[in-house]
Amino acid sequence: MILEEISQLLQKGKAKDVKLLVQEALDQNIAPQAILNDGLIKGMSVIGGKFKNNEVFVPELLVAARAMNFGLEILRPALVLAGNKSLGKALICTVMGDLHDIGKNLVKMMLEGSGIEVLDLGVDVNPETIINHINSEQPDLLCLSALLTTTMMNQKIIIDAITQSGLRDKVKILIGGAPVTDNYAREIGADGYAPDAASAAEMALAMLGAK
Ligand code: B1M
Repeated sequence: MILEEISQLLQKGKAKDVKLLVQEALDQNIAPQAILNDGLIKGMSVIGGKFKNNEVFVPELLVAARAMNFGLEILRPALVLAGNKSLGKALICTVMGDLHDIGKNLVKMMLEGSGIEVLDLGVDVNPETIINHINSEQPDLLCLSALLTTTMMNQKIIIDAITQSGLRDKVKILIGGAPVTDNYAREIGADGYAPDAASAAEMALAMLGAK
């Protein structure tokens, strides 16, 4: 079936084929959420398991991640509702030292799909850049993603830097990423935590008081 094919092609890093098949799945009226979960995310979790068991290495992960992002770009319009009036403005990034962007990109899409305007600062983002953007963009919400146990502590460093610069009460902070927990979010003074992209959008709306 086409979703299994998408998963297989993603694992092989066939970015252009993934793109074509995601479009074909959409043309067949397969639900975008099913294409995401049973095609793209499924393929990425298989390759992640193989990486953990030393069956594949960083280059294979990189090409799979590229294929995932190609597929996500095609899915984006279907996942994001067009023409919504903005319910608030968010900054999003992956924290310094961390290059993982797939989860962040998904969270960004779900926020946009909920009617939140999102400015994406990219990956490996340091506290100074974030503080500059809080000053210049005046966002309602800051979203910090971290995928490594060694970089989740940078979420705390960023929150502390925002507090020290006197901006903490200007912005709500939502954190997430595979190693992050609700307890950790409370411990480091974030306003919210979400385990996945769909709950991140729900939490963001609740934090913006729009729900
Ligand atoms: Co990396 N990597 N990686 N990697 N990589 C992991 C995270 C790892 C768990 C693999 C493993 O060992 N099993 C492991 C971390 C171990 C740990 O810290 N405990 C790991 C490692 C060790 C590394 C390197 C150190 C490897 C090396 O060089 N030896 C290195 C670090 C580089 C760096 O960042 N400085 C590295 C590099 C890479 C690549 C660059 C090759 C590539 C990333 C490419 C890219 O992102 N463009 C990569 C990948 C692809 C992975 C895995 C396989 C997949 C991550 C992913 O995209 N998942 C991953 C293993 C795995 O997860 N199975 C792994 C799919 C994505 C949809 O899920 O990102 O979890 P995720 O996002 C979810 C939730 O976490 C949540 O919502 C998302 C969707 O529902 N979420 C949020 C995420 N952010 C959120 C923010 C929120 C709320 C929810 O609010 C703001």
